[in-house]
Amino acid sequence: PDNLEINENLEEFVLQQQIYRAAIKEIKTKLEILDEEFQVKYDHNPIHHMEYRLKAPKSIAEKMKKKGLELNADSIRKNLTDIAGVRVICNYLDDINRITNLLLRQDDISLVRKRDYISNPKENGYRSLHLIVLVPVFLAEKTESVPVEIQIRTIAMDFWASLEHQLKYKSHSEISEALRERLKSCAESITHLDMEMQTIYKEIKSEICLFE
Ligand code: 0O2
Repeated sequence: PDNLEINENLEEFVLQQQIYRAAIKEIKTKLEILDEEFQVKYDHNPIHHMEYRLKAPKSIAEKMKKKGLELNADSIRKNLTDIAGVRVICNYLDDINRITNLLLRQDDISLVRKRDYISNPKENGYRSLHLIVLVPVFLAEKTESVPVEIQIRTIAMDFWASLEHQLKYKSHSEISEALRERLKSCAESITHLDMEMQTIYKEIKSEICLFE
């Protein structure tokens, strides 16, 4: 779709972007609070850092077209659950489940969908935990339940996903089978690294406990 079409159809939608920005803020704050609590109680930060994004109008239009859906504010709101996106990059593997469970336990959060690409990596080697949650946003006149896509992964998984994304984007043709296999093998090496770093962390922690 050209920019003119996107602008005309999305004008009303762009006005609603504030609600999605607010939903991102709500999730960000919840996660920061959990991370700080861990820091204070256990001297450990489960979260390395977070990234946030609102899906660009052009990507929204492309996704709606791909799904064969009409491009209007109402349909976008009903059919797209990844307009507000939060990426949580954790230090260790165990931190992923810790953060997920603590977030989903909160009364005002409801889980719409969970995709566990860590237990079941994608064919290309991609690993991450994807959640779609609904979070309430309190506005002047009403309360809106807003979907947010949360991707939770380790630093190592993030390193692989960022480079793989760039490579896919950069290559104009399909990546050859041989290169795909090499990328997948990098993902497997990263899985071993994650497990080894987790073990080292636990062993160091238990040594510290012995001496304290
Ligand atoms: P962007 O710009 O990152 O948002 P859906 O249509 O939403 O039901 P979808 O989109 O396949 O199904 O959902 P899924 O499987 O949860 O994955 C969505 C997002 O995960 C993608 O967003 C990527 O950010 C990330 N992702 C999924 N697979 C891969 C992969 O193989 N490599 C990398 N690097 N990232 C991946 P979008 O929509 O592509 O765009």
